[in-house]
Amino acid sequence: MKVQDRTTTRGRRAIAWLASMACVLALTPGTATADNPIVQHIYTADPAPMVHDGRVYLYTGHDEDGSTYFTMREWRVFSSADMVNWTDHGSPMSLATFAWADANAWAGQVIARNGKFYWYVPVRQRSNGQMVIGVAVADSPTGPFRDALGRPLVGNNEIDPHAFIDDDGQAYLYWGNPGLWYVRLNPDMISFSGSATRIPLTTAGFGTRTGNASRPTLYEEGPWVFKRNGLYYNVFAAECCSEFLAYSTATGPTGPWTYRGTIMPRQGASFTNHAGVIDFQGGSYFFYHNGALPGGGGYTRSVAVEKFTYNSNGTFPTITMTTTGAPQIGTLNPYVRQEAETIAWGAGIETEASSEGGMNVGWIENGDYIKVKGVAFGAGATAFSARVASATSGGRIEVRLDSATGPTVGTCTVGGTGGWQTWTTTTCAVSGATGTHDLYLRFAGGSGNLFNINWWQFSGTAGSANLLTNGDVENGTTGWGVHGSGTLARNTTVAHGGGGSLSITGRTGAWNGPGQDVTARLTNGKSYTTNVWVRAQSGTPSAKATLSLTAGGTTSYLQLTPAVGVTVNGWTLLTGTTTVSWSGTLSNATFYVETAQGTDSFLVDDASFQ
Ligand code: FUB
Repeated sequence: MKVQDRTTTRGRRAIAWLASMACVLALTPGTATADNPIVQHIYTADPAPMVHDGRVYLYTGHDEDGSTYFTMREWRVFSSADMVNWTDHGSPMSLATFAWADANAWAGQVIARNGKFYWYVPVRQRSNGQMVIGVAVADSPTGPFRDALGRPLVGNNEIDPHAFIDDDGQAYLYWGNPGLWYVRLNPDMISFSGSATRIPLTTAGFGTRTGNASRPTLYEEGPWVFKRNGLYYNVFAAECCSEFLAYSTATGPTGPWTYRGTIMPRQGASFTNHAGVIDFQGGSYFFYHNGALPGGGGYTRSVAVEKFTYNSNGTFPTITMTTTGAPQIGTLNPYVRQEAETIAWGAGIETEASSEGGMNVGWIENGDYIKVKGVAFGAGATAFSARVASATSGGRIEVRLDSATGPTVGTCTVGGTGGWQTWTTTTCAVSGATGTHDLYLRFAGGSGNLFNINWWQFSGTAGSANLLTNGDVENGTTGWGVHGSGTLARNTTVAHGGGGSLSITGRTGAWNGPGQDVTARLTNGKSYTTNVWVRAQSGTPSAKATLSLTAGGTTSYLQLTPAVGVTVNGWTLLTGTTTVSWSGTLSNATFYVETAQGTDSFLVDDASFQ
């Protein structure tokens, strides 16, 4: 546990506060919707996103405050299920992880294989001062990561590793500046076959740089290699300095490469840029970094993201940096425990390791706040609880909607608890929180640090919030039944959240699935939002949530979410908002999850219908 030194953080706090103000001022007055950069409480650089189990894990470097060089000592991890609210998982890997390294925790990347997570990073080798590539391994995407080899994996004084596993199972590690290299990784991901091979940097492959005879092509550093629709892409930082982001394509993983042009032109107050590209929940996302936070620049960078669509011929569109970032996927459920460090925008706060596990938000002073985007209160919240600690005399949490000065729907008092990691739960009444809003937890009190917050959760009037009983499946199969035929069971091996999920096997029709009778809880003419996570146990079925309504002797079927393809590899969110209405007397309403075709078994978790 980190011991809080509450005298050394004001500079960084000022940066975060100024950042929030700068972005607010840059937007139309009253529309404080900035969500880029993704993290405001520290400087982050060199994004490496990875999709795993229905979440995006974002691995970054950490530029130290006030740096005048790439002064980087640790890496950081954040994750999100909705692309706007990001959970800070702290730093599960630093230079200390590699006993043989002494500096330069630069641009790395994480890839999953065989239930493990491999993080490839460039670091400076203490013995010879050369940049080499180390590899660490973990059992979880958030670590802890340990040095897999006790020595570098490969090294030639070049940087920026990126691993890619082809469809045939062959893995490759690419890296390089000024060259571009690859090795074929063995299935263990921590050794390789053959020797490092130099990829020819031809102008046909990587574009033409003028005025630099020793570097005739645009390729500079930061290769990000992936395959899409049979085509191999290599996105890289081009033509230092300043850099822009460009790409080449090839018909195979080792080339020959053909230069395809610019993706993100030079912009953003940092002379480097660095790309990470993923597909997630049916959308494509482009991560990069810039110097957008106050105090930001070439050595104090921040990671941001844009959603984009490939052109119909597979080429990239031009992508421009924005302060709005990607749109939210679905909504956030306030009726389950949410970590305080799950943040769309934080003003004045910082995070640290919590004695209760994970991270907590700290260094809170009067006027600081946390914005959590797109919170679905449904029919109404009645209370707010927060896990808090204070070595001073505490303060207040103002629960506000839509902006930091928006309507206050509740105020919780926090008293002194005797320590910054001495936790208690405070609860206060809430009134007027209905529908979907951005939630602002604004902190108020006297001077100095007020309190820490570890997590929060709302509760609602029985039946007026989530209409589903045991939607998070933490209470066995309670509340759930089978719509049609099949066998319901709780799966404690694979869960989207918590300790278990709901398994349906033995289905005999596509319309069969786990369901709940919600007849007594429905309001005629009301709009309901559905969020439910689904994972296939076999096949690649398209899953959807449906409401069957029997009223006046007639049964109709309302599609609550579009059908979305799900796989056995991870969790997929089904989400949608639908107005529910009927004529005559409602005799039955059943919420259920089904598939468009087939009888594949699947899992359901964290379901809400509110
Ligand atoms: O963060 C240090 C270096 O800056 C990275 O390794 C490069 O890709 C550039 O972003």
